[in-house]
Amino acid sequence: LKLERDLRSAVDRQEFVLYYQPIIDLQSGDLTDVEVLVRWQHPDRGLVMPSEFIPLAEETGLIVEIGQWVLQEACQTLRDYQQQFASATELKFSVNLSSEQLQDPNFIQTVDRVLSQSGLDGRYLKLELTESMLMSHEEKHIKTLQQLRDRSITISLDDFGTGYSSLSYLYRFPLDTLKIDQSFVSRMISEPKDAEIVNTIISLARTLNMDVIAEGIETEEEVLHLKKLGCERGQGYWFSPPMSQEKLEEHLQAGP
Ligand code: G
Ligand code: G
Ligand code: MN
Ligand code: NA
Repeated sequence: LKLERDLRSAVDRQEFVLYYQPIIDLQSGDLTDVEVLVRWQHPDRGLVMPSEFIPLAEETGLIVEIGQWVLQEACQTLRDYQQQFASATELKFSVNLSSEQLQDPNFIQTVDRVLSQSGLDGRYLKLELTESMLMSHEEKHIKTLQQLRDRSITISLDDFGTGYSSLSYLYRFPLDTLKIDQSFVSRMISEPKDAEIVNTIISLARTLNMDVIAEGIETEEEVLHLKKLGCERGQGYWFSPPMSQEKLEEHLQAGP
């Protein structure tokens, strides 16, 4: 398989780059977090999106190495920004994880190494997991998430609403943020059922003492509706698509 061979050499040659999508406080319009999204800068194919290589990286186990690079690069970049931009001193970076990374017996060791090498305080790092990743090996995952919390790292549950979590299930894990899946947000205006799901997730977050981020916001109407429902924060093309490092730096330079 050529793609698999290419992916292996991409790890050795460090052909990955990070893109960054702003997460915005809907009331103040302030930038609070940035979601980190990896891309593969392929020598012939150009910029390859995660949907085209993350599944293969997961199947082959290469995601563990790629994920280590992503974590190291993200933490080092944020540490540099804290020293370079006044607007970055309280900013958090939110990094997506795959199941293979969370199950890697060396995961916490990797996290400790990355925090110590970058000098970043764990409270500026968020990790995004999905519900399905927590379905098996529950006790082990609770322990891992607790170890992350001990380092002040916070956890978001990504694509929320598309999996199988029950309220009692959520209660057992130390989680900080629910990210409302973009499918509900995009149908919310036209479909009352989806608006009700969004409303329910926001109430659930409040009950569980978690905060909430709406994903995939594309219109001002959606922003207004989400604010009315009490949603604190959001991200999506309405605010900004994922942007290059250069674009993010321009944004941080311009200030809040
Ligand atoms: O970046 P896009 O804009 O195409 O992201 C698609 C999906 O790819 C995200 O929802 C996320 O699940 C996954 N993804 C993006 N970056 C990373 C990463 O660094 N690690 C892992 N494991 N998944 C990622
Ligand atoms: O990690 P996760 O699966 O949530 O990744 C978010 C994905 O959604 C990325 O592929 C990102 O490029 C994409 N995305 C971000 N904002 C929007 C948006 O407003 N609309 C749509 N359709 N996709 C978005
Ligand atoms: Mn995500
Ligand atoms: Na998502």
